[in-house]
Amino acid sequence: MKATALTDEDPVKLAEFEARIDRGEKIEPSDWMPQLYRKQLIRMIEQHAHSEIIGALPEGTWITRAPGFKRKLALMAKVQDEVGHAQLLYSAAETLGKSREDMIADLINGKSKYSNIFNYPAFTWADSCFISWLVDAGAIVNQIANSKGSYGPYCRALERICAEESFHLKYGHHCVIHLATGTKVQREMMQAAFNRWWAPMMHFFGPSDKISVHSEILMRWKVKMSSNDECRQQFLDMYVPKIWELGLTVPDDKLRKDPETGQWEFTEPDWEEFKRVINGDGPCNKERLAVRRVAEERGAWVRQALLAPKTKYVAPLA
Ligand code: BYC
Repeated sequence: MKATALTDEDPVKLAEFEARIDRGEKIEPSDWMPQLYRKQLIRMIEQHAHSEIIGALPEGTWITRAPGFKRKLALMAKVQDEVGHAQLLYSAAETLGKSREDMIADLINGKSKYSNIFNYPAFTWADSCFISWLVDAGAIVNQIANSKGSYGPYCRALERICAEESFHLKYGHHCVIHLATGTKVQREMMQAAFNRWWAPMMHFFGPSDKISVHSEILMRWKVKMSSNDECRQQFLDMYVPKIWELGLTVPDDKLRKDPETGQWEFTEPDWEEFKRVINGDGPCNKERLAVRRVAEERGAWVRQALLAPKTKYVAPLA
């Protein structure tokens, strides 16, 4: 799909569209919208959907090794929820004119991005606890803000996703508390997970506002309701005190809240590493896409059977 520049759009329609957004109205799939709005939404919702589906992988590998039946059940339900979120988001993106098949193809061939953080390995059970608590917490900060945005189908999907994520957050927090207040070995395992995941977590909210490419137009059109830096600050404000309360630390000596500005100060994240990871060169990118590729190939017969129920694939054997 070729997006026209804003100057190519009908100025009257563009002004009406922007006035609707300024009044806080929702834009629905059949409404007129600039090509760039459509293109940006497809990019962002599609990346979000891929993040949910790839995000199920690092935690998913811990289902069989979860400590105890209750944890196993809860984790299984959480992972299933994440895949369900991908379904909601693919449906929202489809309303804008890109087919699910094309989105999956672009994920598998490496054309579309997905969240940086899922390209890191979950070595231990504590890593999966970190994801359940804090990656979900970060996602909620971003998604609650954007659920008040301008595109109806995305907002409605986000509302439903946030409701489920709030259970994940409670589950993850409980898991982290358990380890942080457990034996010396458990506490060390949890701290090691924080040391590994903190840098990717800071990257998770996207590049700083100074270098963000899409924020300006997305905020003007109320697709993004908080900037990357605002989300990062909100996350630090809500969760750093909880982390410290548990006797855990994060690997950043500069992290502190300025009492005068109320803003958190921290070491500037390594944006070169971020760029490498989101462009395919992180520790697990190849493995993650290989797993999706195999799932796609192995699931082909299911899709074929659903689309053509009269073929021999679903004919009763007797
Ligand atoms: N990872 O101009 P910017 C979950 C890219 S899943 C990768 O600031 P934008 C969960 C960006 O795409 C929830 N790439 O971008 C699931 C752009 O590249 P392109 C995940 C990133 O869009 C399972 C370039 O950097 N949440 O929680 O204005 C288990 C410039 O950035 C990232 C979402 O997907 C990143 N972190 O803002 C557990 C939320 N950040 O496209 C948990 C939806 C930036 O020009 N997405 N890039 O090649 C968003 O809200 C926005 O897209 C972002 C970035 C805030 C992430």
